[in-house]
Amino acid sequence: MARPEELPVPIYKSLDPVYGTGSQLEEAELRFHNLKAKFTEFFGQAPDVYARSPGRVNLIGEHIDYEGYSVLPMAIRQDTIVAIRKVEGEKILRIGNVNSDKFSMCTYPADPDQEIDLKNHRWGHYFLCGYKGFYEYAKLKGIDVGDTVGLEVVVDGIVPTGSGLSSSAAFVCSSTIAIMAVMGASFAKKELAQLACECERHIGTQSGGMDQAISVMAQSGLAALIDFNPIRATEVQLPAGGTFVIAHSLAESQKAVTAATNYNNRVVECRLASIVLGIKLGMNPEEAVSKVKTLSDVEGLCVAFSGTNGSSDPILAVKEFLKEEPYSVEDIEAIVNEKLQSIFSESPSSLDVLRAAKDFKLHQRAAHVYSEARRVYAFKDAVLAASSEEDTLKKLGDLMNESHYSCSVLYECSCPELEELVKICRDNSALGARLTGAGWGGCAVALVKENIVPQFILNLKEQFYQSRIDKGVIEKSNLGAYIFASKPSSGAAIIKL
Ligand code: NG1
Repeated sequence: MARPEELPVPIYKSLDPVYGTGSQLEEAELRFHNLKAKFTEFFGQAPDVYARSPGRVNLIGEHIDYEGYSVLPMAIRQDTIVAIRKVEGEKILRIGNVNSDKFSMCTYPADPDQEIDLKNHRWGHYFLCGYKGFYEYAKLKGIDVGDTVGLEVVVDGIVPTGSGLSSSAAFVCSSTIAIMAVMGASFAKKELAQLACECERHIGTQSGGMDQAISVMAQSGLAALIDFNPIRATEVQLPAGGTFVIAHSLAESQKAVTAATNYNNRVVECRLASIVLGIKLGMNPEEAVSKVKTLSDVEGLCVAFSGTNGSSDPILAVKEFLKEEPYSVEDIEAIVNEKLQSIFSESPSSLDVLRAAKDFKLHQRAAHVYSEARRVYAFKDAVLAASSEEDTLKKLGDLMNESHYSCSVLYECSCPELEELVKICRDNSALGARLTGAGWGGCAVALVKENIVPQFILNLKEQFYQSRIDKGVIEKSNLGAYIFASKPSSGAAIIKL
């Protein structure tokens, strides 16, 4: 039997295989009805096809996907739906949104080779990522998709933006799949996950691949261990007695806008840490610069070093060879024997990082990545172990707490609002709580015993959100969008109604 990642994205003729029954189905029916009405209002005709892709919450494994390490997320029910129609003989992409007051219509030429104007960020750029990605992949694989055509598109996204729940990946994946479906092509899920990851990089973040992988490959009721190179999803059945509650810190994390100082900065720091480790562990500088891309590339060398000290923990090498004090540009150039500008000359977004950074914390970043990579496997092993549910949940909670500490102290991707929220979660009997996604704002995820979930949510409303409601930061009626319990949802789908 084919592995799930080898299969194509499923095509459904009704909404229930995706949205189940009850209120969730009713909500979806209303959204599809409104989406079709908006499409007809904008373009005078109904769409040819719809594609949807969900957001995700990462349970553990933060900032390690781009270093080649496995992560353990699950899809959430909030998704992005893209309605699309092919317009022969026209060479324009028209991208509208059901929320047209906030997201005005974006138009672009129907040219897959166009550059995305990163200096002028527009919401439609994410669709363009999927558009470019589709054509780049088709070209790479020698698939004939015919002449470029015009596309009419309307988007309905309910994954909260800037929240660490991958609204961007939900948008890019649903766009790519909608384009694929309307152009009559069919790629396997793992190909789509890979291509959606690569094409989201057109937006300027050096994204790792977790979000697109889980959004495309998720299965209802299951979290997944996602491996990279090659992409692979292994289902993980979470213990029944625990529920993951997602809570927004209300600090918006604008990943694309802050990339040079936050997300991409960490990607560059990890690359530098891995090159320096490679050199200290015996590679010649030229070889290290050309061959070493990620910390996983030098893990073997680190482990071999640790082995001489009776350990298999790569962090021993980090402690030995990377100083705790920040490295200046000159410090690193003296070790690598090359200008940093030249190492990163082919990556404009990394050059932006170099322009913005004063120094680099190589020890801390490497220590986070290696320890977090191990926690992912410990989490999966705890789920599989034959312990009592009580013990399993406790172990998972402890690992989440350790992960948060590492993100906050070593990787410095938390913020005061997330710290406050995580503390309130733990004070209210969460077994574990941590920031989720890129951080610097966005959401926390807490593991809570099933039977206390309603009280837990109520307490958080009082202790975290009420003061923000009083100050007018959010409206009470919207609270359900900021704090909710989530079961693992299903992945991407094509819908032909
Ligand atoms: P968010 O910001 O939650 O979508 C980002 C990256 C992931 C991963 C996490 C940190 C994108 C699209 N996603 O997630 O690949 O690196 O940060 O673990 O950039």
